[in-house]
Amino acid sequence: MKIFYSEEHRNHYPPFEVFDGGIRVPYYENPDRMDRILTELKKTDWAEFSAPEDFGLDPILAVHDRDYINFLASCWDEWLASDPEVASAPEKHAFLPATFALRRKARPTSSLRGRGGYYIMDLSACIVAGTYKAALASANCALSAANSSFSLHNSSFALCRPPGHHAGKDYAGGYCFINNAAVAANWLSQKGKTAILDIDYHGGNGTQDIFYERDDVFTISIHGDPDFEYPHYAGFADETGAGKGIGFHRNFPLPKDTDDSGYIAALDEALNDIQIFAPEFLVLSFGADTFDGDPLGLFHVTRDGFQKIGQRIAGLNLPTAVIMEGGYSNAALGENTRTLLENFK
Ligand code: OKP
Ligand code: ZN
Repeated sequence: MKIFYSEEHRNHYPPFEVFDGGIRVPYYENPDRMDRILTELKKTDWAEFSAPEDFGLDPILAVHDRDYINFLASCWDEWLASDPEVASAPEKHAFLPATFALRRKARPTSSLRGRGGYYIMDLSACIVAGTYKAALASANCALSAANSSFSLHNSSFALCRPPGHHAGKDYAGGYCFINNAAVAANWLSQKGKTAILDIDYHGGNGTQDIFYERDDVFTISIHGDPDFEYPHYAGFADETGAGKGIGFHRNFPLPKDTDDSGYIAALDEALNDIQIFAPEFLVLSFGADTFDGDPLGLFHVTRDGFQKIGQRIAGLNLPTAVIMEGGYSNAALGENTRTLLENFK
């Protein structure tokens, strides 16, 4: 299986994120996640690693607003220039706004803080010196996987970091800056009917928003119920699309403590919907944070569960671009990812 991976992510490693209550914790979405996956995949005889191709900004701007991408591109340099304390020890700092725009009548203002609070939705999408280039490389991994799945008509894996599914057309959030899966699916949708299945533990709000009014890309997310879980404001069962996109989005909010059997029951329903839509390509947003004991999740999916989940999705027999999203139980992340992927090789 072709696997697209770039080392560029290492320069995106914010020194902290902020949890509820204002507590600073080490950044959960860390480079070690990639090392765990790489180590495990390199042991196999089927993983074929390639560097991503550079697709340029056009396929990214087909999904994201230009002003938002410009914000990502210049944010760190502006932050560095704005504060001598940041400049004196940049490695201890990250850009994070402390004021957030409710999008009711808000507009991005010219100050960095005003743009920050407009374009960032929470305290986990920290921007540092390497963030923008890492996000571009991550999107290029997803595009390379899409391109490979299209031209070879088989499945591929984009080992993306930073992840993407919380990023909307003009906002970052939940460790996500550019929506890799959305960029890949939008690119694929020009080649044939495309569906996105999001099996990260957290609802794919960014992906949902981006395709909400479209009928040519069917999006489905299975996740912890936003009634108790991040991203809190989207991912409810009654959100099914708008305009001509009505009926082309589906959410499966699941309760705390969902185990393999509860998860697979929802997955089977989702797969049935995908079969009815009958896409030519599938983009799979894969997060391993449904795993039992994940520090950011409350499900109990086991390694055997990931095998069954992968088997069922691969059973659709569609060229699938698997896009890495979350998963924070680093010690198990490599095995869980390999276990899921083995079904697609
Ligand atoms: C990203 B992905 C914790 C706050 C939540 C953000 C979680 C982002 C998950 N109290 N932090 O979907 O794996
Ligand atoms: Zn997640």
